[in-house]
Amino acid sequence: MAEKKEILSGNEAIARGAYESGVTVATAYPGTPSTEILENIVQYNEIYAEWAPNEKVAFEVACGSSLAGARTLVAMKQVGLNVAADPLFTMSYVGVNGGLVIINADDPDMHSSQNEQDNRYYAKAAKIPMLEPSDSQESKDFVGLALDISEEFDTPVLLRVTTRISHSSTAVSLKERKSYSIKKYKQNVAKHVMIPAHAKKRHVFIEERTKKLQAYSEKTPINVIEEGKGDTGIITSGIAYQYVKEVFPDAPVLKLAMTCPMPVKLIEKFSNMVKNIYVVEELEPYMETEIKALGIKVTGKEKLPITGELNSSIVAKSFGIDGFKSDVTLKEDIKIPARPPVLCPGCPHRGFFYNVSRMKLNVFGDIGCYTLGMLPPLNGLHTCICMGSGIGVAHGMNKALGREGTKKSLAVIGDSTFIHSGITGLINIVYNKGTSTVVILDNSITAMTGRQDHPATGKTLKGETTKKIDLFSLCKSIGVDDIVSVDAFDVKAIRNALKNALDKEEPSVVIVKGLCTLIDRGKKSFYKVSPEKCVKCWLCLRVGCPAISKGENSSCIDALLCRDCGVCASVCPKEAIQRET
Ligand SMILES: Cc1ncc(C[n+]2csc(CCOP(=O)(O)OP(=O)(O)O)c2C)c(N)n1
Repeated sequence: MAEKKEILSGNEAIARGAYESGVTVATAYPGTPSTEILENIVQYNEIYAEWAPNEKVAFEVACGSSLAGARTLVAMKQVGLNVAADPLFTMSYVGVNGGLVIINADDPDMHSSQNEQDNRYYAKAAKIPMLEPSDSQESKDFVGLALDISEEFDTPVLLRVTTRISHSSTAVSLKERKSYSIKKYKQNVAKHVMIPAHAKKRHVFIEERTKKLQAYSEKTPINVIEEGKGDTGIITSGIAYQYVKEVFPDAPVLKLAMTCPMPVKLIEKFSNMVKNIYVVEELEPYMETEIKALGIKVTGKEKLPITGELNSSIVAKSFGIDGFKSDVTLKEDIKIPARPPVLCPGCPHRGFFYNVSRMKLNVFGDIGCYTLGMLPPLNGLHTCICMGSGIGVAHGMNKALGREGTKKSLAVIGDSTFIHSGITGLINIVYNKGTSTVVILDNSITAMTGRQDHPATGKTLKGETTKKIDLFSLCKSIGVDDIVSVDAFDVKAIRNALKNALDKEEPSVVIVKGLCTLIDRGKKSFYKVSPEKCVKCWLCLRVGCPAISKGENSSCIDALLCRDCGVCASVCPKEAIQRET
């Protein structure tokens, strides 16, 4: 039978890898660039797949499934692993029953992240093996390999991809699913209950395991010397391998795909074959530092940038390769106008931010589409650190400056983020007698990452109906007495709710409710400006809707873009904006 091949993105290939290699349970919390892994896994009926409320819970579910004996996959973006780091470090001690692969997607260049951390260090710090694919074929194959290594060495395995691997597509040969029966679960307190007495023994086990993994790393065919011409050799891994092959097609290359533990002897062998060595890797000098520690002289970050993504032109320029011309058109080669992100037309977050800018409030924010409320003309968000942080920041300001000093301050958070890591912050406010106001922008979806469901939407990853967490009752149950729910498109009601909440000497919550504009809200009509009524005060432009623009004699609304939300009409002092009936 002819081999079956498909063009798959790295994320699609990882999903396929999970299918082929007998994964039974897959779990994740969405986060670019890893989100599509679970969205693709869900098509395979053989795999049970779910969204967890956050990465820590996802990881713990994966721990349970692995200990039960099932092959298991858990996926997250790079900052997600910070959230899951607590179980990660101890699961390294516990080990596995069924194979456990952790897919970690780093985001060099921060296409959609708040920092550029290099998570390869997590593998080293947690003392678990790490694989780094350089295309979609390897992304698929390495899922199975990671599960094999996991079971052979009794360890979770980190499969580290980056945005360019996750979102680029290459040809992949497909195989049938291999079936793995679920291993038997046996109680084993010494291995599964990490009290210090047990953990001390397991730490010794881990050190032994690392030595065995080290020996494996020396022999595995995925760490390979590709012989070539000349006396300059290159050590590389992941996507950087592709750039190296483009810039130095004939050079000897040591391609590393298992980068924790590093294959020391293989590196020494390679260093004896060439005179000069370049290390080409994105972000931190992870491999470079390890290689230099072996006493081998290499050139890396002295030449290559430590920030952002690499590409073949950057690699060529860094090493002084004259006249290199990439086959790939790079974004810096095409002069396209910048298109900064904006809140969509009809976004339910707009009415809140319009009020914030009019009321001149300090807003301690969070991560989601609403982070875009910081942009002009709204300028309505003033801190953003990590998911859930806005609530803690508001409380910290409240305790530092007192009630008087924070009377015009509040925290804002989205519904998915509130479930992810906002609830505990709110409990803290109640417990420690804070007086902060928390605004939950409830658009009934995780919009930022592409509209995933979560525990307050009433739908599972598989699209099945499930119990829906009621945010109002939840806030009440943790001791917030002052809660109101307002319509996201009622600008006046939002203003009144904010004023009332900020006047209170107790914790308060305002839930601003309105479906995301990308969910079908049943657009029925659109708004139109009457030029004869428009006095050109341009107040409607201050709502920052992409559908409204400044015309010569009046503002104008693009009927195609208008999502029938009416926020512009409600800010117009002359009733010049009317709904088309
Ligand atoms: C720890 C962590 N996990 C995942 C993400 C990716 N991410 C960014 S915002 C967000 C949630 C946004 O949903 P919501 O809070 O409902 O706001 P919306 O975008 O719908 O306005 C996610 C999952 C992240 N930045 N950090």
